[in-house]
Amino acid sequence: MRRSMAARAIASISSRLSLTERMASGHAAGDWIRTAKGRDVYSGMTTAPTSVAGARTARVIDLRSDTVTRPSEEMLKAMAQAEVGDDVYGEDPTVAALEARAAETLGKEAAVFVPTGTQSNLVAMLAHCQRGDEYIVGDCYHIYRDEGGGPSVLGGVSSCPLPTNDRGELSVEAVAAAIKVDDPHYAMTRLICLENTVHGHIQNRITTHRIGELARSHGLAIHLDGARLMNASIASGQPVRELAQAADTVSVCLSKGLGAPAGSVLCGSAGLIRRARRARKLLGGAMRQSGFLAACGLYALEHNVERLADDHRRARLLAVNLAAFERLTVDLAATETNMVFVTPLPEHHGPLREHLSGDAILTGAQSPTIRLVTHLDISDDDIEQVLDSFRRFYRS
Ligand code: TLP
Repeated sequence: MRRSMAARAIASISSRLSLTERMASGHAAGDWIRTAKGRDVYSGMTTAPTSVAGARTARVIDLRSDTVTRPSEEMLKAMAQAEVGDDVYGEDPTVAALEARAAETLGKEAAVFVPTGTQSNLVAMLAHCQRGDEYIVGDCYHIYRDEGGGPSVLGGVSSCPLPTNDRGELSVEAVAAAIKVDDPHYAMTRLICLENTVHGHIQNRITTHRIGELARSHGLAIHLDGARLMNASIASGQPVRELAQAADTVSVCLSKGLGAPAGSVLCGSAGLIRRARRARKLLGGAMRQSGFLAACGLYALEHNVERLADDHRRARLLAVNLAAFERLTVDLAATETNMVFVTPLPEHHGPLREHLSGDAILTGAQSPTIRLVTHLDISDDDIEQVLDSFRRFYRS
């Protein structure tokens, strides 16, 4: 019975959207956000632009984000074979296995499986902070800019956003100066939120370590949004548990470069994860037979981490080749992992995206700088096709 339901779920997940269906979708509403380098980036990157209509090639090359991947046949098989139970009763062995594996990988005592990266960050905030507390955060970090102000809205936790450098890093001195003294006028500084990678940038390990020391000396905690921490680890050669060492809690997304259809894991001490689990229930994120999703996460941790190096190589290939175009500015230094940032001349921005869409190549609607993201559904051939499309645009 369980298996046949899984098979049906899998059939529906694996059914690929046809190009016609994609063409029918319109722009999503979204926000313009300012990135670490002061670029304006559109965060509503959920649907394909209407101008895919008239596409000249059959397959869509989706560079909007690494969130767009579909589970592979092997991942779907792992899902179909998953042993499941009711996770709210703590009876799902696959969820338990994923949580144990994630905790071990990140070098933490415990972990909790949650549906999204946003919820992972939010349950961490609620585990660390009480109403009236405050967290220090980079002003371009996802948790502050792109999560609906969740900690304030739902936790009564205020934010103290600080500017970052052009690699998305906070300065230790600025963080130190932002920690408030215990005075009834002020919110209580409780937490420092870090992110890695930030818009594709690997964060400096020494800075992170120093912020960790600073936090400890003031009795503060650190939460790390490591949505793409595996990318940072693979690109830098630093073990992921070392990258997570300074953090009391770390969130890792399974549904970005790792290719699972959904899910994140929050790792930390047993006590903090117990509190996060309570917050997850409160937010409606405790799921039942979520072992089917956890199986994808386990598969992703097993098979899709080392291969991130391919995404990084392809991003580099794309960046270096695009940098040769005279009328396109490419921030080569920004491509440390799987993201490429290109700025066309203002008058080319719309026509370029439209031309790419005509070739079934999707880019985010960011302006003036466009983000191109490589992931496991992008091949070497795709990169060649993208370059060819750019060439045809700039030749005409
Ligand atoms: N980021 C998405 C968009 O929301 C911008 C993307 O396409 O990059 N932390 C970081 C650093 C993220 O980039 C994201 C998603 C999240 C958390 C939230 O993850 P989800 O979408 O699973 O809630």
